[in-house]
Amino acid sequence: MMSGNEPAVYRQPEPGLVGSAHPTIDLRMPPAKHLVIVGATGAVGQEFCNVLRQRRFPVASLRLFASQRSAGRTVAGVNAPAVVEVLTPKSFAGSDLALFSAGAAVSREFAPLAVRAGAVVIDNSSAFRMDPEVPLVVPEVNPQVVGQHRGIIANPNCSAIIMVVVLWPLQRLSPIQRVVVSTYQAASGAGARALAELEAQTRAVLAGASPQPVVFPVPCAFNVFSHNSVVGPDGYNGEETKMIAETRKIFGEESLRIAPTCMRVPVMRAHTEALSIEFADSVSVDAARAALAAAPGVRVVDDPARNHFPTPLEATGGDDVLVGRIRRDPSIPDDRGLQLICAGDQLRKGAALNAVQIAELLQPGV
Ligand code: NAP
Ligand code: 2RA
Repeated sequence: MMSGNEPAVYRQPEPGLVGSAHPTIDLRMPPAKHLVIVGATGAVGQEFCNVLRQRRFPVASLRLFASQRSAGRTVAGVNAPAVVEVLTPKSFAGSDLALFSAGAAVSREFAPLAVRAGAVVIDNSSAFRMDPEVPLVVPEVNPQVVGQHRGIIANPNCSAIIMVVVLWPLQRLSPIQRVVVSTYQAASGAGARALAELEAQTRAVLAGASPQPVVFPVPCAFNVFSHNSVVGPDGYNGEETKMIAETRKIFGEESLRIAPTCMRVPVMRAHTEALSIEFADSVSVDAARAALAAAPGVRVVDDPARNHFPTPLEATGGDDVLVGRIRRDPSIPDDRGLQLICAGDQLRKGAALNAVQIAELLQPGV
């Protein structure tokens, strides 16, 4: 069952307790925002509108921007359909909050202009994530850093967000020393065109054709392949490098050891991850399950008798990161190792929902 998508009133998340699965407290209605969405026609941009509407985020005015390609198109807005405008340096006049999801190049060029115009920017791209002056925020983990912003706040990589929401409550049981993680990432993580390619390719293959891939380097339908980001000289691709660096920054643990392998699978939406976690001290399966069950933004789906564990289909459209298959890692001595899998909707918690939660943290009264 999905949870948290239909709040009856505007509800401010309790500091440090942000997430659909956990108590929220009713506070006074914060001032409505003059809101700009950059990349409004994209996979994340459209999810911004869904999340803002579902959480009843107070919007005084809304302008949607994209490239020349989409100028004049009518798309779903927050409370009503809206016409998309071409992004220009003047797009931010009168705005006080700008949600960016149009890629790093657009963010580098336009986010500083938005800040100069008086808006706080919450950026979904990688442009500013590792800038020491830009907070990198997952509200369940490090809400305290949001106030350090100088106009720009970065939303982490989606695979990193899904992983840290699960790791953080476990880190509180015993310091995490090492994580080995494998991802099974949905096509929509590469954007709306990639999602359309998977759907069209699947239909074509089933009809007996051999379609040429355009967005991905290899066929996505009925295939599994290494993540489509550039592989660096160390052999790690961009997605893997982000998972390492961003998790360290979010945790404030520069030496945390993380070994990721990021893969793309023919799933429409929601990323799955398999984690092996090594702790400083012994951590029992029961203690881990209890900590995860109590954690904000996490839902334990762990029923070995019915073989019911997290799946991307069950995570799709929901706010929580699902976690299960929690078991002892027999390769690590002294009961210091656990293995588990998790699945989270990367368009929601991995992008739009996390960004809107950050915007909620910025509201007065919290
Ligand atoms: P997408 O579906 O391809 O959408 C890209 C959006 O950016 C579209 O609205 C596009 O507008 C707009 N755009 C592109 N070039 C532009 C330009 N020069 N000026 C203005 N707008 C421009 O991509 P996405 O998946 O939503 O991803 C957007 C960003 O979010 C990326 O930085 C991505 O890394 C990040 N992100 C994505 C996910 C995910 O799961 N997809 C998760 C976390 C973070 P047009 O319609 O005009 O082309
Ligand atoms: C992916 N991390 O799934 C990305 C989403 N921007 O490729």
